Amino acid sequence: MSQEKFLEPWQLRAAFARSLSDMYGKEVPAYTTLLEVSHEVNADFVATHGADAERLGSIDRVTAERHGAIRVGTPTEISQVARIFGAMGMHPVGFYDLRDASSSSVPVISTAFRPVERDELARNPFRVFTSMLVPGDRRFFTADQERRLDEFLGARTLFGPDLLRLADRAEAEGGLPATAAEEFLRLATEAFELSREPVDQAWYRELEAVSAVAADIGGIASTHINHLTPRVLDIDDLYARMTARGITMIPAIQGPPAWEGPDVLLRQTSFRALAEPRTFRTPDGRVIEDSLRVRFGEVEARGIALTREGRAAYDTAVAELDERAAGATEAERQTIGREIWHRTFPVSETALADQGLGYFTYELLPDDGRIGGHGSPVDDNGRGDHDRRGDGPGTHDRPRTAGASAGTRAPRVVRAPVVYEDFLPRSAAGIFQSNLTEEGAKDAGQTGADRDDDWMAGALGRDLADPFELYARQVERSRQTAAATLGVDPE
Ligand code: OOG
Ligand code: NI
Repeated sequence: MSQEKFLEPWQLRAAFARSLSDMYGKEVPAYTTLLEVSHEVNADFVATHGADAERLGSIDRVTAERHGAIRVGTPTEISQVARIFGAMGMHPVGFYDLRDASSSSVPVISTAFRPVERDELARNPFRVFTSMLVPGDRRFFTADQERRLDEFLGARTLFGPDLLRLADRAEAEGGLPATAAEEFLRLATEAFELSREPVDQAWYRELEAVSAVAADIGGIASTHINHLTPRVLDIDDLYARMTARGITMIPAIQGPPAWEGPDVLLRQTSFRALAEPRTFRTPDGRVIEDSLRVRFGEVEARGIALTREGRAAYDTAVAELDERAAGATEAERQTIGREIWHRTFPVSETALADQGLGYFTYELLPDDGRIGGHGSPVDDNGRGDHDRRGDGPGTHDRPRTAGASAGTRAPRVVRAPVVYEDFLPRSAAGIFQSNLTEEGAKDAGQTGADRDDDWMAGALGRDLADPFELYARQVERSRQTAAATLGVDPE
């Protein structure tokens, strides 16, 4: 009898990302257009930039790269999400409180499930921004609404017992045999499909008056993927091409402005929420067809991960930009943004590293001028050489020529940028808000509910990783490895 193929967590993750993408493409046709344009942008970028294009991730990684966004209602639901993603080698990283992210706020707290090890990220970096409603926050909900929300959410089942059983088994056994894996992936994908069940109109509208996000989470008896985001290497180019195709984008690219210096953190933009048909049950018992604008198409470009110091500088710069650009046009905002950026960040990547603002690993450059492992090809599915690095072959001064021309056989150590793998609360709140037609209502005079990273870890029943610590650990490991290979003290 032939041995059944066994899928490891990363293979489940890569397969799940593909399966969700196929499903979402059927549900939201504009997403397929976005993927097409993203591929064009990336292909052109690689053609014009050569090896430099892959400094923040191989083109194979970037092509397959997606992040999803989901929204759930209760600690029980988010702990089940943690089990499903745990099976795929995705762990909760970071805590985001979007209830008071500047003026735009939504009644949720969030984390991101993602691979944390460098090799795992290189195999497939799929991540899911996961938000959870806070019904106990009095700035948004009355005590009576909280009670009815708890009742409604407590009565629904988002993830069935078969799915959870397979998830637990995969996590315990480090993967699943092919037949079980197929079933797991089918059930997991289905759990995030848009439901055609009629929605209680009065309840939905009541929640929508508080926040459209609250209605999307607590007004419906099922959940769904809210968006699935491809990564591009040039988001300004993407924005222009989508606009040229007649697709209305939100007015701005969120995050750092376009400028001459190194790209840091994350820049995101999206096309407006789509009107999708939904069935409602009216208070007098009729079933009617209506439409809802909740889901949208987002796209992102990723830059260098910033250290705590770099991030503090970023936050200060954004605050200044907000203040100075209040009421300005988008073009003016860009100009002010570039001016502030020039004052805040160095234009050279070397200076960013030297000033301790960004994370950089130490890579050994062998005598062929290539960083270890990068030469091994990996196909679209993320299969291939497991030793492959995720961070591309980069250094600040073109390593490929450095080793080759010198003709020496001694390995050199070069610095390579670490790509930002997480999210930004401000741009998340902006993405949430810019797609909502209803303003919602928040009573700032009321007190919120205390929620922090420890609370989230308790709800998840798992450790919540700190993104800064993950990046710092990656840098430290690279130092140790480089030092050991060279036979020197890492100091
Ligand atoms: C999540 C919004 C956050 C991002 O990319 O920052 C997000 C949501 O709309 O549920 O996905
Ligand atoms: Ni997103």
